Amino acid sequence: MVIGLVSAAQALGSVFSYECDSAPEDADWTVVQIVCQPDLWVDLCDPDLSVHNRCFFQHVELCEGYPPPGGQQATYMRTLDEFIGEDQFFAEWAVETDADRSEIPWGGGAGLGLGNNYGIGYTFDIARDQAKLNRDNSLPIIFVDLEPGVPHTHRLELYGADLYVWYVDGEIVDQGVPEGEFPSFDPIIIWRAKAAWLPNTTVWDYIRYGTIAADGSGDYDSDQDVDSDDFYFFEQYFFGPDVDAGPGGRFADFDFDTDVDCDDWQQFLLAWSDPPDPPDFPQCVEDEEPPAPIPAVSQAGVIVMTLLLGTALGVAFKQPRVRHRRTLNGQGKMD
Ligand SMILES: [Ca+2]
Ligand SMILES: [Ca+2]
Ligand SMILES: [Ca+2]
Ligand SMILES: [Ca+2]
Repeated sequence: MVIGLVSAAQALGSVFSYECDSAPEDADWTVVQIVCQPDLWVDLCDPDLSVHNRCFFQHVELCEGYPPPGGQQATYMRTLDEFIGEDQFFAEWAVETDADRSEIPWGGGAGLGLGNNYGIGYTFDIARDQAKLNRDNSLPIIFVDLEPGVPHTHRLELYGADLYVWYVDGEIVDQGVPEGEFPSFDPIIIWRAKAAWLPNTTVWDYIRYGTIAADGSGDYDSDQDVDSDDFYFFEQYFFGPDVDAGPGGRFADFDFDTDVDCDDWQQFLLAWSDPPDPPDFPQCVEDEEPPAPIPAVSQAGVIVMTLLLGTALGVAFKQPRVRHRRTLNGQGKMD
């Protein structure tokens, strides 16, 4: 399922989210190039996890009859036209690949780029243990080491002509002054997996982009409401007390203490604008009890029962859900 949170026709203030639970061409991506029939499929990201999260897999090898470095690849794109002029823009993607870093100079491994034909671009090449950012061949190329064997979350934030920031697993790894505003002038986002010399498999968990949500707003997709679409992301960034939820989770951190916890859930409930009711969120059920009204005699027994039940549920659900927090080099890893 694609979460097309708002229609593509809507202008600023929206997010496009591909959760990788269907093939890209079924999720509004344009197929740019499929070379030599690579294996492409959707499956559980990690069968060992209880979380039913799906990923898009790309397994690529060398092409029979074609000399390297021109192996299999599958490439997809979308226009970013609806975000032209957006001066608080982000793209975030979670991906794991086993590609050797020797593939990177040849365009192999996982790749994702944002750019236009007027010289502004952000091209990321990603291997098992290294990622590279090339903004322009005349500028320094940035390399970052990655912990192999786990997915990593990359996030690019663009603030007009003033600032770009590249995060890996919530930590800033590069930032500076852009060559110009982006998205601008026929902007696109494009991504792929490719085998230049060696076979490799890339696993995409999601690719999201759009307007950066206002901090503490609860409104992930910046469409001026707080509804089930926003809840989907609130839940993803809920890591509990004293865990920095990272730049993508700032929208859900109502009390600005970097975490997304049950205090923030209370504020999310107050911000909820989609009738009739917000979804259940068992992690915070203890905190959800409304102030007790003064009971009429005939209702007292019912209310006592409700409170007891609430307490029991609170105990039963108090354990936070198991989550894998993706971290750079595994530091601060939390299961
Ligand atoms: Ca996914
Ligand atoms: Ca919203
Ligand atoms: Ca807190
Ligand atoms: Ca917080």
